[in-house]
Amino acid sequence: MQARPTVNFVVNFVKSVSRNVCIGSVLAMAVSASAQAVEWKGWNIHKPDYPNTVALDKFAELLDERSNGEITLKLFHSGVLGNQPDAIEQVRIGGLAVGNFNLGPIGPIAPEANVVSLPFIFKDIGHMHRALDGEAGAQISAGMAKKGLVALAWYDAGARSFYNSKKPVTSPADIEGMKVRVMSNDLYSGMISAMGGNPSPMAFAEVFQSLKTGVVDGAENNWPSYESTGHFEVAGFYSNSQHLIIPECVCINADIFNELSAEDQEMVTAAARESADLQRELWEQREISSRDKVVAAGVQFNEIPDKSEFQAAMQPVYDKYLAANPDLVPLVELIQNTD
Ligand code: GTR
Repeated sequence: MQARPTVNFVVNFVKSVSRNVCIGSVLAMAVSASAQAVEWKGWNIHKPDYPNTVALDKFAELLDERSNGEITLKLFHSGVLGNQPDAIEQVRIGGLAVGNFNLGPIGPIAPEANVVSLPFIFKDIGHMHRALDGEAGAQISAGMAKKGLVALAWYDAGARSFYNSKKPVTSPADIEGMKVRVMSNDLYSGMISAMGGNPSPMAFAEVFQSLKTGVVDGAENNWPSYESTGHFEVAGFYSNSQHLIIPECVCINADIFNELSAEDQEMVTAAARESADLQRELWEQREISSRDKVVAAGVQFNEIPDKSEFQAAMQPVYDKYLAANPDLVPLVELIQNTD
């Protein structure tokens, strides 16, 4: 019965302090001790087996492990928390902590990030990586941070090409008169208009039904998204225009990030970058398997070996953009001049 006095002492102590204002500070200590553990909410548009999803799950696992459970990331996949432009806004204001975002819909918010949405600005994936890993990437990150989004790491999203339910696209003239879904960004609408098409900005989740019912004739995306969404079932012509190579970020709310200790900032960034290594590896495999899957399902695929006609058609998009954003001309040139 050795324990009794101690128990009684604790009970009496709690009874006495509960009648006393001191209880406030006792409880505060307890709460602040556990309040150090945080749970972040994260947004992701993709389905469970998509490379980004698997990599984000890895990010969450690393955070939990390396913070000894003090930082956990509860991820909401498959776009269940809403569309991408809204989610970007939520991460900016701190309603959500983390998101895997395509830089396309970030462009209208952070002008520096919009340069990656200029059609054909990157020659290929390697060029995009070199630009992002250098000074251009630093300027883009700084522009995003000013708008409340810290880019912890970059994910790949391959190259986007046109697909539709009507016919193979081999030249810009084939887009004439077509209704084409684009992500919400004036540059993409300008791109379709420059070829005589009718742009239709629309949330990712609405595209399948719109293609199926003929609300739009086509859209544009990479192989994995074309496949994972089932768009290939309702828009069976995929034409390898590769007009956009848009990177994606693992982004965190700037205030949340800035309030972390320097040590935690480093740990969180390293975990995001490790997840990016995994994402890029899985991405490479998925581009091939998605392509194989849709081609086996009967998709009619055509290469566009000479893209110069498409590139020339984009001149008005560049002219308009650079005239409206003269301060971004050096960044555009920096990317174009990156080897
Ligand atoms: C995907 C991208 C998504 C989303 C989507 C779209 O390739 O990973 O974040 O931007 O395209 O077209 O809306």
